[in-house]
Parts: sequence; structure tokens; C-alpha cells
Amino acid sequence: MLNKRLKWAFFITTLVLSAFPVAGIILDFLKPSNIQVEQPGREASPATSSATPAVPPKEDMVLVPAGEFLRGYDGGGFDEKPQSRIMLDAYRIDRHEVTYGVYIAFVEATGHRKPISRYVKNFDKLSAPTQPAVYASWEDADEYCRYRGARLPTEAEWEKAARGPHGLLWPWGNQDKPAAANTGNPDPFEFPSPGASFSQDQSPYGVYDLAGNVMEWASDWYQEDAYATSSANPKGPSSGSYKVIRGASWGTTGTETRLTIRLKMVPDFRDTTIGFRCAKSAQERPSAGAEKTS
Ligand SMILES: [Ca+2]
Repeated sequence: MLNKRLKWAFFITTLVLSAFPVAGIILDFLKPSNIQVEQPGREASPATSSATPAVPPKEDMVLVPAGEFLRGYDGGGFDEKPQSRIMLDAYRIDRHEVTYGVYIAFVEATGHRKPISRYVKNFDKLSAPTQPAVYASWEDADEYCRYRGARLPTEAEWEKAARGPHGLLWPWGNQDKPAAANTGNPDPFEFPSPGASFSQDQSPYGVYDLAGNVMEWASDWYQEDAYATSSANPKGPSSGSYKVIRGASWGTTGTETRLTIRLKMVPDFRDTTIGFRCAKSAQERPSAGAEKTS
């Protein structure tokens, strides 16, 4: 009798112990992570998506207060002369060059032509979301800024934002430093760099990359002797053949990188060294908030 009870006890114990692994397998299978729910049209996000947004914030503008600034440079080329003090109303200008990320979002939202053609080399090195948008013509840049409710800066607005109220020749002062901005001189970047990669390429108003990275379209038609007149809020001639381009680029070599240099190009030209930023007039009286810079 005792022997029979022991056999039953042994049998039941064996049954209970063998049930544990089986239950474990069943419970493990039922964990949420093992239940695959297919969501049509959705792809898994890359692991870095939360740390590196694909599209940077759309608008980060700096207020440049109303007031005079020193335009032109008597030590420069013919079209940089004469230097004179020019009055500008208050305006806002993008702190950074327009990025590829926000520009391509505009292209996808509007069906605007893409900033690429068969002539573009190294596109994979020019199309990171945080790099400046390049290969946009003046018309492309103008349309993007209008889409944003802004406009291209006038040549005078670009120059004041870059030089500050005291007329610096480079954002950091009056001496060139070849590695202080992203130009074709030796620096860590062979191509356009993400905005604000060069801490010294920051103007007195806190605007980045005006000395280097990409050259930038201005709204004005180019006029060689435009600086001969010194009226307030100049917008350039009403028509012309070339649009103004300002600043140096990642491909610019040599010493001709001072902020007063004026360049020109036909408005439908596209190049991987040319980008842009937007501006808008500030809705305020000249005396209101004139000392605020952001
Ligand atoms: Ca630039």
C-alpha cells in the first residue's frame, strides 16, 4: 500500500515539474514583443530618429534692429566703393542657411523641381538634412522664401547682418582667418558643413555661416556702381541681367573672402556652391526694440 502511494506521489511530482518548462515556453510566446502586428504603409524608424530629426525646425530668425551700418569697403574692388553709412529698417533674417532638409520638404510638399541634375557630382555628400541646400537657382530660392511667407534678403540686409553695426570685414573681426569659416582653405570639411559648424563664423547679430559654407543669393539685381548712392533701405535696380550673390563657399580658395565682396550670376544658374537664406521685414517701429538682437 505504502509502495503504491509513493509511486503516485512520484508520478504527480514528475508531472508538476515537467509542466514548468512547457508553461514558460507558452508564456514567452505570448509576450507583446513576440506578437507581430503589421501596419500597412509604416516602416520601422531608424534607431537614431529621435536624436537626429530628419527635418530641422523650419524657422529660426534673428532680429536685426533698425539703424545705420557701414556698407562697402574703400580698400576693396571698384564695386565695393565708396563705403558709406546706410540706414535700414528693422528686419529678421535666418540664423542659418536654408538646409537641404527643409528645402526638400518644400520640394515634396509643392512639387517644385528637385535641386539636382545629371551634372551634379557627389550628390550623396551634398544632401544631408543638416547641410545647406545647394543647386537652387535665384528663382528656386525666391519661391522657397515666398512659400515660407518670407523673401530673399536685400544685398544691404545681407551685408548688415554679416558685418554688424560697426562694419567688420569678417564676422570675427578685420583680419582673415582662413580656417575660421568653411571655405576651400584647409579645414575639416571637404563639402558644405552642417550649420554653425564654425563657431567663429557667427556675426555680431548671431547669424551663422555668412563668411563661408555656401554663397548666398540676395534679392537685388546686380549693379556695379550701386554703392554710389546711399539712400535708406536700398533694394537695387528695378531690372538687370544678374542677381547679387554674397559670401564665400566651401569651394572658395585664396584670400578673397571678406564680407564686402559682391558677386553676380544669372538668376537661373544653379551650382553646388550656391545656397541662400530668407529674411522678412520686422513689423515694428524703428525705435521699438532697437537694441534687441533676437
Ligand atoms: Ca554662407
